[in-house]
Amino acid sequence: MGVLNVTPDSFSDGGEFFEPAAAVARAREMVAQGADIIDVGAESTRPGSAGVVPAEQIARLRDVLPAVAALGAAVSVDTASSQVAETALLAGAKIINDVSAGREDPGMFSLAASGGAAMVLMHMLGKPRSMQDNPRYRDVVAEVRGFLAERLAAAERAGVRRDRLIVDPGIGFGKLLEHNLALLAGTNALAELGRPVLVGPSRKRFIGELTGQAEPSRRVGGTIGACLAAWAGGATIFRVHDVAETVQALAVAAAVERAGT
Ligand code: HH2
Repeated sequence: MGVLNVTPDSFSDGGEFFEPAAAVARAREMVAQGADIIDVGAESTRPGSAGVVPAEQIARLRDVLPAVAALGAAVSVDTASSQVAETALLAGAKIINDVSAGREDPGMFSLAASGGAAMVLMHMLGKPRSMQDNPRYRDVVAEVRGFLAERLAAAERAGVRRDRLIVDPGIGFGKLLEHNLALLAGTNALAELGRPVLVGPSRKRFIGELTGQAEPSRRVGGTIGACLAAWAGGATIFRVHDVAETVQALAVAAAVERAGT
């Protein structure tokens, strides 16, 4: 899953793909590099961010979504607003990536159900504005797993088919370094929920904390390390900015695994 941030302020690439032409060119490049899904977002959810109203998200996405949907990869829309998601589904998106897991907008599950969309349910502790203020867990893997099980059940109750749901531990969303590492190490516990596991460690702060690399765009090696660790635990969808490098790493890891079995 290649990340396409149509935003002026995302933490690692804000402003780079804000112009529709630049956004579509970037999506084309990521598809050529092997992305099966393009995740298009118009709202940064970086720690401390305030949120973007639906009308502004729609204005940012209007010219971009149909062109990206025509490229051949599945399109996912990164939003917690059902109004934005509905516009995206009409423009050809097939997946709703909701970092609130259906908690922010009560209309999200019914939209996914009626629109026949797949949906990513992600764990987040608190809200982006304050989520990094001293997050605490007793057993982070058990708590995130319990949350995702509860959201899977809530989505199903609202009519979303279970076979359309994807779970995500929400790396960096209300988590300290130790929490992110425990969740990557515990991917197998999340895979036991019986749904595909998506991870989004790409260029995130915990990689900087581990390696001393302050510049997000230079955290590609760390991103790949995190993806391979999650892959070993059963994750199958990797939300990354650096598609070519991640596809190459996964191809080699998968080939090695096949050679050994
Ligand atoms: N991470 C970000 C945004 N959306 N969605 C899912 N499912 N999982 C994630 O880990 C995830 C996500 C944050 O990364 P990015 O889009 O690069 O930054 P920003 O929120 O600043 O736009």
